[in-house]
Amino acid sequence: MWRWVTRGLGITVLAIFLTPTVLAQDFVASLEAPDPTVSWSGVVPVRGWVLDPGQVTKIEVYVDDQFQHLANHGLPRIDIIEAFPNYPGIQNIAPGFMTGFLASRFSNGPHTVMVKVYLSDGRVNELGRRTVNIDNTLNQSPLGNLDQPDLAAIYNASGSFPVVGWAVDTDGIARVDVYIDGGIMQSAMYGDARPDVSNTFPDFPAALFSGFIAEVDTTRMQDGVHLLEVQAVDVLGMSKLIGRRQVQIFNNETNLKPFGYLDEPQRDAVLYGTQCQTVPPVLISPAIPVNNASHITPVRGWALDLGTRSNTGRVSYAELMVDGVRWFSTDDCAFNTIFNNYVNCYGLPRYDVARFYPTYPDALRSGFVFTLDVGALLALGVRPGNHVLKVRVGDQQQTFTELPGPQGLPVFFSCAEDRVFTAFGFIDVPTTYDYVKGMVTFQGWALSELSTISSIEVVVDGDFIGQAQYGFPRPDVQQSYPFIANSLNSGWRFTMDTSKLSNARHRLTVRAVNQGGARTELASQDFYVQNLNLTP
Ligand SMILES: [Ca+2]
Ligand SMILES: [Ca+2]
Repeated sequence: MWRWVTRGLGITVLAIFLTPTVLAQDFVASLEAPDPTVSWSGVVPVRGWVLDPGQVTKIEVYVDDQFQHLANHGLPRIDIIEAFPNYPGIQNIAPGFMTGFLASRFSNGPHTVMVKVYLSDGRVNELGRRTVNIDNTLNQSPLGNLDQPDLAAIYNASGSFPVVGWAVDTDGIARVDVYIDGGIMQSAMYGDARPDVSNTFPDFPAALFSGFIAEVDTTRMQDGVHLLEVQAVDVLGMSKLIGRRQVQIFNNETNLKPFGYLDEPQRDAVLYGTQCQTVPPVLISPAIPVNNASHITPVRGWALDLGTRSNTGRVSYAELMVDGVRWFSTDDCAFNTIFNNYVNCYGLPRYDVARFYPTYPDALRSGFVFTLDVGALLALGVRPGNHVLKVRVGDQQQTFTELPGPQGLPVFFSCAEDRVFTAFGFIDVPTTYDYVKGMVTFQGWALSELSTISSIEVVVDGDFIGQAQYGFPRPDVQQSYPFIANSLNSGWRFTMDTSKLSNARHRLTVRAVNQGGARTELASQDFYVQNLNLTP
C-alpha cells in the first residue's frame, strides 16, 4: 500500500529566474542534467522538462550525436507547475522527462550530450547540447529521487507517514537513511521493484530493484516544522543527499488514528456459507455468530496505532462490519479448537509488518483474524447478494479507522445449499497497486470444497484474457485447508504480456469454472502497468 502513482519527480528545485508569464505558443524547455561542470562516472542522468502547446510524442537522447534510446517523458513536476501558474492547462500537464546512460560505455574524456524533442504537429526541437567530461576512474555517488513527500512547498504530516523513492549506484547501494533536523532517524527498506526506474535507465538493469521505503513515526518528534533529508550510501561508502523536504508535523490524540491493511478476502469475492437455515446458538461467551462445522471465510489483516508522546498509542479493538453492522469483535477473542488457534483476536504475530514498521512497539503482534460464517449471517436475516465488508479499528482515545477504507470492500454472499458453484481463492501476484512490466506471471490459488474446479479464468478490466494453468503445488494452502481434497495442488499461474495493456491502472479478476460450466469470482486486484517502447 506504499506504492503511489506519483513517480520520478526530479530533484532540481526551481529556479527563480524562470519567467512566470509564458505565451501558450512557446516551446519552453530545459535540460537540467547532466551538469557540464562536473566529471561523470556511473550513471549519467539526462533530465529536464518541456512545455509546449503541442504534445510531446517522444524524446530521443544523443551522445556524440549517436542516438542512444528514448527518455521516459510525461513525468509530473510540481515545481514546474508552480513556476508557470498562468500557463494554459498547467494543472493537467506532466512536463518532466528523465533517463540516463552508463558512463562505462564511453571512453574517458569529453562527449556531447543533447536531446531531440518530437511534437505531435511534426516539429522537432534540439535541446540542451553540451559537452560533459566522462571519467570512469571516479566513484560516482548514488543517484536517486525522493518521490514522497513530493516537491509541494510544505508537507503536512501526522501519525505515520511513508518516505518513498529510489536510489541507484553502479557499485551497489549499501543503505538509504532518513534524517530529521540533521540527526539520523532510521534506515529505509531498500530493494523494492521499480519498473518505472528501470525504464528510465534502460542500459542499467539493476535499477529494477531500486525502490526504498521508510515508515516514519512522527510522534517521536515535536509538533512543528522539521527538515527531512534522505541520503543514499553506496557500498564503497560514497554518500549523496537525494532529497530534502520541509515537513510540518501536527499530532494530537484526535488525528492519531489507527492504520493498517486488510489482506483477505479480496474485492469482488463471492463468499459462500453452509447451514444457511441454522440460526447459530446464542453463545454465552464468546457471542460470535458461527455454526459448528460450517464453512468459514477468514478475514485477516493488521493494524497499528500511534499516540502523543505521553501515550504511545495502542489498538484497543477491531470489529468486522457487514453493511455497517458490527458482527464480530476482537472483544470475543478466544482459542478455537477447530482452527487450533486464537480467532476473533487482535495481536496475532506479523513478522512482515514488523520488518516495515521496526520502530512501532506493537508491530510484531499487529495481526487480526475474524471467522466470518456467511451461512450463519444468512440464517440471521442478512440477505444473499452484494455486501460491503469493513474492519473498524479503534484506539483508547475513541478514534477509529476503517479498513480497507471508508468505501469498504465489495463482496457477494451466497449459500452453498442453493446448489450454486462455490469456490474460494486468492491472487498473490500482482499485489495491490503493484507496478508490472513486460511478461508477468500472475499467480494465486483456488479451492472448491463441494465441487470440482475444471478451469481458472483470467479477466482484465472486464475482458476475458485466457485460462490460467491450474494444479501447481501449494503446501502453504494445504496447511491452512488440510480437510479439503486437493488443497496441495491448488496453485494457478497465468503469464500475462503486459505490453498488450496501456500504461495505466488495471483490474485483474480471477474466476473459477466447474465441470457444469458455472463460474464464480474468487478475487480482484488492481495494478499499474509501466512499459516503455525503446524503439525510436
Ligand atoms: Ca558509486
Ligand atoms: Ca491513537
